Amino acid sequence: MTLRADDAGVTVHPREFPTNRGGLCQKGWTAAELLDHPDRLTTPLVRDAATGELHPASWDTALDRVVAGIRAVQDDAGRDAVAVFGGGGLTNEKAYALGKFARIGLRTRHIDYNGRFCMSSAAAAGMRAFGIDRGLPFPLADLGRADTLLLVGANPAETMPPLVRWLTEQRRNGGKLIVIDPRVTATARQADLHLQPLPGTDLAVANALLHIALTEGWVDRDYVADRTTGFDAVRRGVAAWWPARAEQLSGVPVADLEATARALGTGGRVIILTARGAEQHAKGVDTVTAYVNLALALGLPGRDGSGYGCLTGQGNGQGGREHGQKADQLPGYRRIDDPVAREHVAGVWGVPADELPGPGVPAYQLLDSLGTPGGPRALLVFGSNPVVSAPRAARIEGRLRDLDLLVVADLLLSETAALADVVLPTAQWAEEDGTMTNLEGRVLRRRALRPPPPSVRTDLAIISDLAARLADAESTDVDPADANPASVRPAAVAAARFPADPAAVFAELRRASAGGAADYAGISWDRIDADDGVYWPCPTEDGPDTPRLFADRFATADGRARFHPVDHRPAAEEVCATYPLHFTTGRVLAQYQSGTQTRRVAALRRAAPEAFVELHPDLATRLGIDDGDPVRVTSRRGEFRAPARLSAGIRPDTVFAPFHYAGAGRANSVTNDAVDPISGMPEFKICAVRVEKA
Ligand SMILES: Nc1nc2c(c(=O)[nH]1)N[C@H]1C(S)=C(S)[C@@H](COP(=O)(O)OP(=O)(O)OC[C@H]3O[C@@H](n4cnc5c(=O)[nH]c(N)nc54)[C@H](O)[C@@H]3O)O[C@H]1N2
Ligand SMILES: Nc1nc2c(c(=O)[nH]1)N[C@H]1C(S)=C(S)[C@@H](COP(=O)(O)OP(=O)(O)OC[C@H]3O[C@@H](n4cnc5c(=O)[nH]c(N)nc54)[C@H](O)[C@@H]3O)O[C@H]1N2
Ligand SMILES: [Mo]
Repeated sequence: MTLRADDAGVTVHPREFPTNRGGLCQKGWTAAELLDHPDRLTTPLVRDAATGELHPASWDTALDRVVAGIRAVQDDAGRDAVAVFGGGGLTNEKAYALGKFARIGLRTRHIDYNGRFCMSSAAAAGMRAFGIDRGLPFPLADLGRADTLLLVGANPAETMPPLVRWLTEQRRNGGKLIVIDPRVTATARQADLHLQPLPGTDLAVANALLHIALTEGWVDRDYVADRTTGFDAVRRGVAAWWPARAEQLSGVPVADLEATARALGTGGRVIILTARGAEQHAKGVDTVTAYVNLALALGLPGRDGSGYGCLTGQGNGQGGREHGQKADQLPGYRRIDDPVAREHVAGVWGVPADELPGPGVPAYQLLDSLGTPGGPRALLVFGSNPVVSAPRAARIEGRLRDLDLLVVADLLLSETAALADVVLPTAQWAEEDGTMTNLEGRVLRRRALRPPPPSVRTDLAIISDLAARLADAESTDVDPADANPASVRPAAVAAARFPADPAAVFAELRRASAGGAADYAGISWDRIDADDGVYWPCPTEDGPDTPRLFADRFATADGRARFHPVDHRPAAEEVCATYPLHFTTGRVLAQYQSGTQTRRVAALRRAAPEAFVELHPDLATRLGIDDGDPVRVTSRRGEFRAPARLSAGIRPDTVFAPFHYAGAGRANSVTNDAVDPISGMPEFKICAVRVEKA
């Protein structure tokens, strides 16, 4: 998109760009409305101990309170008693600065981010199969050329409208679209074939598809022999997944499984994509792995116009997972427990490697430990609203209330910010420069169009200010008057180490990422402008970038992709007499995430004003519920209420609700906090509930 500042303020105009071809979704069109929204935070807020209320305060007062709180907690309980929670909407520069601030500003191991709720299962599966995690290892435009495109648990018609034109183009070219979703979504309606499985059975479906491909002789034996390892164990495992068994479990007819396998196995250019429907499960990594196994057996990854990919979610969902806001990660997609990586990054940061903390814990585990014995007692949040978006949200809300210090940087008073001791107002997208990396691994510019309002600071400025004040607070034993006048104050050193200028941060990020998997060393802002974005890895300024991965080798030590045998297992919580229905969650077109922003835009509020519970008319009749009736959805963890929306497009054994709403309509009051053992991804997409008329 392009932004224009004119007399009327900032307006959003779509721009012809290779990724979206000038298309923009409704939330993009309306985003400028928040820049001057009356709810926008324009001054820091500090909670008054006497009244318990948030009051406007100066930046000095607010930052002093934050620093004093951090010092008190760390003096008493150690450095790890302070934690940081980031977001996949932050620019690369901010994600990088936040990770660095946690490790060498606060010197805590506890940092993680909302991408753990979003990208982590596909990322882990990609890492273990391909040795690298880039959402799409090929340009998005390849979708338009695919003969067969399989979408597993993805609803891009509502969640990624600019992508829909590639689907349209694909079908115009005679391609076949197959969608796997328990609901007839706007995307499924466009499909040639829609498989409607029970939530949580995608793994079994994938194993059955591979079973059929083996039986029919569609497996690419040369590719398997030349480019992969580990197929035998997978072959033995899927032998037990004959189609009738998968039908019994998932409800997908054998004929549809066979038609799908045929389209994939004989299709020419074939692309398999997963999204949150398949991934947000306590077996999300294994489920994605099952689709990767299928793709590898058919010889797709690295073949022109074919492959496996994951539809990355948030604005900077890809870049946000590369630069160190993940608990186990250093910039450039390096591992924090890798001694070579530690040396390199510590060198760029100017600290000894042994001063870097070790890995922390994944997001849900971190949130669930807040304020508990041995857990962090202070939390700094940048770019997330876990009171609405975390699973089992009432419990997490309680944990946040138990903290000694909660600091939230946001542009609006989100439900999480409303619980904070200190709220710091931040700039919005149109008010700061930076870069984002899209689902293709393509690094893009985001340009400042106007300065932030006078008493609003950018996240980078906040991090810089906090680092300087913390450094000063640490050296209080030295009276500045006694210090050698020629020596530099610790605050100045810290401020220089944490520049607020995004260009300076990006220059450092390039050096820190050099030699890592996500290598940005050769990417300059000028080159991004000149080339309409640059695909990582891009190690040198005059060398090529990498629109396509895997053409010759995978990013593993021996260059081969790895098969991993995976088997179906039940959801963490199964239905029973008390909670007889499957509950799943997701998104609607007009709302974004926890809704902090979109619930405040008039046109979006009109389009999707409140939560709803989608259920099949037959189920509704059985429960005595009419369309529009208020219903209560109850699980072992809590309940929420919303009007019923009857739809013949959902399985009669499954109910659905969007998670964008707070208060009584908060779907996450009932979701399960079981997590994937490898990725830490919560099971947002299935739990057991009871539904009644309220
Ligand atoms: N309008 C809008 N767009 C968004 C966002 C938003 O909040 N609003 N958020 C962005 C972000 S961060 C993300 S991560 C993406 C997410 O993008 P998507 O993954 O497309 O979104 P979801 O609606 O979470 O899930 C997709 C589908 O999974 C289905 N599903 C549920 N359970 C299962 C299951 O067990 N198996 C299968 N196969 N399908 C299942 C749901 O019915 C739903 O239609 O969207 C991005 N775009
Ligand atoms: N039941 C259920 N729950 C889910 C999901 C689901 O499918 N079902 N999906 C999960 C997924 S995929 C995701 S990504 C999460 C998302 O959920 P959250 O992590 O809560 O993400 P957002 O709602 O985008 O929250 C972003 C917050 O940061 C603020 N913000 C925006 N930009 C900036 C910035 O630049 N700086 C700062 N400091 N603040 C900013 C916004 O105003 C908002 O309050 O929800 C997860 N929760
Ligand atoms: Mo997400």
